[in-house]
Amino acid sequence: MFETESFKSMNFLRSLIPGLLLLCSSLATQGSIVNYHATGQFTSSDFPLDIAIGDRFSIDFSYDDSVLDSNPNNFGNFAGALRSLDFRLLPGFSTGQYAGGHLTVPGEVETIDGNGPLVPDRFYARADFGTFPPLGGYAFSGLLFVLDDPTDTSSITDSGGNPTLASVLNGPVVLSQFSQTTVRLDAVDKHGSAQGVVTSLTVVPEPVSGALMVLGASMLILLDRRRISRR
Ligand SMILES: [Ca+2]
Ligand SMILES: [Ca+2]
Repeated sequence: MFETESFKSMNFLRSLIPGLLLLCSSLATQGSIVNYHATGQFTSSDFPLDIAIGDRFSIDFSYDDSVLDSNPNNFGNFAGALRSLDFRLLPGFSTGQYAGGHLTVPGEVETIDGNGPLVPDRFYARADFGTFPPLGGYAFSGLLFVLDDPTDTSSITDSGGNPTLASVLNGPVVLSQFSQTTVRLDAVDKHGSAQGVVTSLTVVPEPVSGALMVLGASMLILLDRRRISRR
């Protein structure tokens, strides 16, 4: 009797293997998307009706860190690595009426592995095309997200060649490594900008890792039920 149950359990586990393999392969082809949630506050604005000084914002963005660097020196260019970016003013903490928007065409991520007092370590992401409304009546031109470390001691390293973004960053971007943290929204043709500081930056777990956890938990529950039904 016990032999049969144990045999059934083995078969049950075996039946899960193709599904797990499929899941692993879909994870592999997805590249490695890293998601962040950032918040901050505006410190200057040429469009106070849209974005006022003191207004708080959130930016949710993600990049694909498997993109290769196309710049052979200590600067890094990762075209199309910025996969998503959603900018909002935080309701209740803002008087500006700007509706915000999101990226519709993948953007560029750039890095610098600084090598002297005039060249900081830098993480730079740029959104050029999206659903962003006009600023002060002028069309939206771009949103920059820039973190600078003038001490060149951040974990950014770039010794040349064509490394991946992951190997240049050496792990998720850590806000405390950067003393200058800037977000800037520009209107076209230098018709002004609104600028603020990034005050928090956290990594958001991928939905797929959540799915894996649910799958793992379901397996444990199923195995437990089988164990109980055997009594
Ligand atoms: Ca480089
Ligand atoms: Ca460095």
